[in-house]
Amino acid sequence: MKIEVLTLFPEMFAGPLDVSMVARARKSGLLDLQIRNLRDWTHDRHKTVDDRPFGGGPGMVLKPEPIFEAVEALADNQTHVLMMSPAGRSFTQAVARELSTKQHLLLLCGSYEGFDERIRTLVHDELSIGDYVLTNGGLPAMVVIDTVTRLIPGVLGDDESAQDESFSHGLLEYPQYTRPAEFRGMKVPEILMSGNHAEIERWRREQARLRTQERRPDLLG
Ligand code: 4GY
Repeated sequence: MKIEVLTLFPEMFAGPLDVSMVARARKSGLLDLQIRNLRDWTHDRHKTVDDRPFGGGPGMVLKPEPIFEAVEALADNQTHVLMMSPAGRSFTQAVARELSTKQHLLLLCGSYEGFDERIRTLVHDELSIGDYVLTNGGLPAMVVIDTVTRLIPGVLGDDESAQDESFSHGLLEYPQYTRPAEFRGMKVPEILMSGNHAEIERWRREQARLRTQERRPDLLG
């Protein structure tokens, strides 16, 4: 899969995308990730990307010309163009699964007060990572890239993906333990040491259901 990001702050993307599973996916060639600087599609000496809003008001608006030129240069008819914005539809695991089937994603990151409205004509989907306002779309883009990357076939090892499949479907994760069997007086539940895999699975399902009921009843519908 190829993912391109169009941003005013390409420096932000070093770090999170150079470690762990995303780094592994890039090195193995399963993910081709390219960070593009929007200013590369300006033509004036000041590399202007924004301007004052018609009608007045605070802040600056991303002007259409550089974004149109960049998208026309970077996208073809296979490209799924995404805009990161609090006004988008909610980014969820289901959306990530859907995006992981695309061959080319282009993520537009805004800053300042937002995008000139005409930029939305370039976009297939507008996504929000949550109901809060960040300073720019870089962090949301990295959230999308990270989430989608682990769903690209071959990125997770067999063990990891099997675990992901099990019964976390729409539920919070069950409690996990590792050694030691007793730590500072806190014991690992006996059932997990029983070797009875059917009973362990039952217990885990029950725990996941209880925890979801307690913390996230909205997930149970
Ligand atoms: N929340 N989900 C988000 C965001 C920053 C001003 C438009 C979010 O996706 N993006 O807060 N983005 C704003 C900053 C311009 C983007």
